[in-house]
Amino acid sequence: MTPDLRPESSNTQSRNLAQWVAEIARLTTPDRIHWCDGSEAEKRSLTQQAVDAGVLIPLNPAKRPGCYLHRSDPNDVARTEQLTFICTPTKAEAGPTNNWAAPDETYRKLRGWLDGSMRGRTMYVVPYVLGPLGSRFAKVGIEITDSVYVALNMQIMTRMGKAALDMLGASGEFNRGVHCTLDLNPDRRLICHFPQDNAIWSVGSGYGGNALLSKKCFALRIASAVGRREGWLAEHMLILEITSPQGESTYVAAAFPSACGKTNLAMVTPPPAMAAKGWRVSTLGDDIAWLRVGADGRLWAINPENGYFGVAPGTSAKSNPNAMKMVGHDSLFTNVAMTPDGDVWWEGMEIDPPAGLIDWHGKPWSRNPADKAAHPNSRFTTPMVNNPVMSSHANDPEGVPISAIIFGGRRATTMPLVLESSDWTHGVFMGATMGSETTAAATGAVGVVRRDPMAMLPFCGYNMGDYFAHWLEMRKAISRPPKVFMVNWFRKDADGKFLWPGYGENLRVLGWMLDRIHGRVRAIETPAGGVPNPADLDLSGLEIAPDTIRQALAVDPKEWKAEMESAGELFDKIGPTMPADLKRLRAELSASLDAPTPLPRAATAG
Ligand code: OXD
Ligand code: MN
Repeated sequence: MTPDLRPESSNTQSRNLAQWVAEIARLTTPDRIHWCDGSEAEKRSLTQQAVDAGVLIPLNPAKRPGCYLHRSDPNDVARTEQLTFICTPTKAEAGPTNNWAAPDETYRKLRGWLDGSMRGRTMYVVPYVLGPLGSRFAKVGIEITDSVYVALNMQIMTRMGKAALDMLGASGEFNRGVHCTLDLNPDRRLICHFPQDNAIWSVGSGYGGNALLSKKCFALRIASAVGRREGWLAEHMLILEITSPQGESTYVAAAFPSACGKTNLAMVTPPPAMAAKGWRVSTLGDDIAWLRVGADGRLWAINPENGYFGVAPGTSAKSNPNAMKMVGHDSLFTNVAMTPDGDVWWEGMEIDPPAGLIDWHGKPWSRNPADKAAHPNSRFTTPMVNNPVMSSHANDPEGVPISAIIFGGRRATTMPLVLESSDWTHGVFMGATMGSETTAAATGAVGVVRRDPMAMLPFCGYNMGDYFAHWLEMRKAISRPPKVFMVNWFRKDADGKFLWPGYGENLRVLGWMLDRIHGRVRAIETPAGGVPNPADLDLSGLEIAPDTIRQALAVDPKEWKAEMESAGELFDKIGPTMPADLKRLRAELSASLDAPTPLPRAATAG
């Protein structure tokens, strides 16, 4: 069968789009082309096709209405950073922290792999918008894919279908994403970005972070490069609205590496004592923020996405009750375990595993805890509207003004519960020197500390030194900059016990930041930055020993010496593009650690 490739038979007024789809169809020779319209009817029919093909397993409609389970190939369960490339004309543009490959050669290789690759299959053309509809900051992408699972996930994660074609109109300006699963052979798997062409080619993987091109590929890697050109920032950040008992709404954006609790913080439930006082939290985004300078000189954020692709294990009624509610219906699950009555289960759900559990491979679970029933990077895909605490500004075309940027990693040592930077440059330094223990979100060893500047190490689409310089440069346009903080919910004591309870209690730390933003309390100065006076943290209703808080807030000069050495290695690796201002701050901080009493000193004003 040969699909009709004439432009007039396509669903778009954009000749560029029609021509490009025809070009990819001539290369991949699908039997059918399906232009996604994003309608409910289409969702029903694609879901049925996916069920018939064994790609989706219906879950119990009485327990999880509208929910389905997908089991991926066991070799395709996480992002593959070693197979992810930035294909800029020169290697220097990609920089030393990215894999680089020459564009022409890469296109040639991928075209070879894709030749005839969709024969016998359907090619889905998935138009989507990143950003709220009607926003002047929104952008159009088109993903061509041979995966019905990808098409269905894209309908949840983005504003997908007709709305995108309407926004595009006759224009040829859209991100060109080509995705083909091939035979899921890791030897023929590559995720390649061509920022100069606004193009992405992802081959050989069906895993979300590799295959949903709207997410990491476009909204972060390509968008970060576009943002540099256009004077804005695409960041790996959640966006949160916090409403204080006084009724003031404050918006914060927070960058944490993958699987470090961004989704949990984005929809955090205030602890009872704070809820009773009137604290409320609502979500704008859980993974990505696009930040622009507003006419008022503040930084304004939108969430380019329309859904959440969250890590399932560890999500429970205790850790994230809102997430448990939102995945109760109309959600897709990937690589979780299935109960005999057709419900889902994962480690850390805090519900005993029922007898007869089926593991993520589709086999009866051995009940051996070393043998996880759900893959540690198993996921849910849920529409943003399912979130019971979605912010009323989540679809606001202008976004929200950001009062604080928070960086954070998963660190057993060194990093205090919270640190405040002295100014924008120091804040950029904090982000640039950030480290975190690796998680299951990417293939490779788990639990090893690596430098992950601004949580963007795997997602920055250009030279990391230029990226830091762009951050520093942005300050000139931001006349009313947000405060910048660093947090660590994961510090442990000498016995390996967490010093801070985390989850909902983290709101107490955000409360202190708000007090700092509104000038209500002072910070205690340390060489690494400002820390709270424990008396200024709202600890009402929380049982925590004063000494534990002191340990959680401590800045240990020996640990910080090692930290600065490690940061220095990253700065050296970045080399000539590393901004002088950040090198200077590192030298100054290192030197101050040699001073006789570097532990908390005087209270600072302001
Ligand atoms: C994600 C990730 O899926 O960061 O958000 O890996
Ligand atoms: Mn992420």
